[in-house]
Amino acid sequence: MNDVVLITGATSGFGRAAARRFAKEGWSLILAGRRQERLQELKEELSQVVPVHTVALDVRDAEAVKQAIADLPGEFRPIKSLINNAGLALAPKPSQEVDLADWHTMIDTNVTGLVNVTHAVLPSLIEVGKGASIVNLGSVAGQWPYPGGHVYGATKAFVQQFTYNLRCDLLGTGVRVTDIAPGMAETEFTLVRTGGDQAASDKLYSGTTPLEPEDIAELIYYTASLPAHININRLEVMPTRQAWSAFAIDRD
Ligand code: NDP
Ligand code: 8X3
Repeated sequence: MNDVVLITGATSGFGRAAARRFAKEGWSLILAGRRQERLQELKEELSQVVPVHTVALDVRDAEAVKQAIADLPGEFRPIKSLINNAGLALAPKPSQEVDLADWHTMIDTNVTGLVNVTHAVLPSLIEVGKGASIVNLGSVAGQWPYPGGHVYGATKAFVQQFTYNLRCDLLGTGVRVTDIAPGMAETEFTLVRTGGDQAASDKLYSGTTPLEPEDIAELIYYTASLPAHININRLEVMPTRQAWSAFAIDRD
């Protein structure tokens, strides 16, 4: 029987690239995201290679998440690897100018959504035990502050600490947990963050060399396919052409 991976946020960016990467290695895929048409396109592409089950799902809806896992066809159980990738940033401006609804959307998706899926899938991962894994998509923003990062960075700090705390509780089950924390990567992330401003997205990535979705997909696959006795706790990765900057100082 094939190993089974569940990837959230499979309709774009890292999630879609990860779906292709796992398919290449013969894993059965459970692909989740809200955009049904994108899921269907990916299913048509990848079901020529491996079994694919798609679930049109908003990770913020705990009941829907629970039901989707309960309704999985037999050949897609148990789940060996959970890739908690669905997430977003919004409102790249100072906190004092942000709509409260945008903060709530980030918390509901990146924190509540991630714990909804984790809670629903944990029994399956524990059933697999040795070799099973959870790969959480954190961010450099979870460790390093920057202007306009506000709640987005805070949600990714949650992802890091939740990863570590899960490790403590899952010790002895064989289930591994990792926080992959990328820096700048060219996906639809900035388009979403800027409310659909393609020019702003293009500008951010132009004249430099951002990470590509396939780079992160490779690291996700690597993490989940390591020998069962190895757990990467956190993997922070930036483009070579990105680094930290100086502290900002307010002067008279
Ligand atoms: P994309 O915008 O390209 O992809 C985000 C994915 O998340 C989409 O498939 C989207 O699917 C899904 N998603 C968003 N909200 C929900 C929701 N409520 N329910 C279900 N799915 C949802 O961005 P990336 O691929 O770049 O981002 C993937 C992850 O990586 C995110 O957690 C992001 O924070 C993180 N990250 C990104 C970095 C970057 O620079 N790109 C760097 C560091 C971390 P749909 O809209 O169909 O629901
Ligand atoms: C997204 C990467 O550098 O915008 O998590 O925080 S960054």
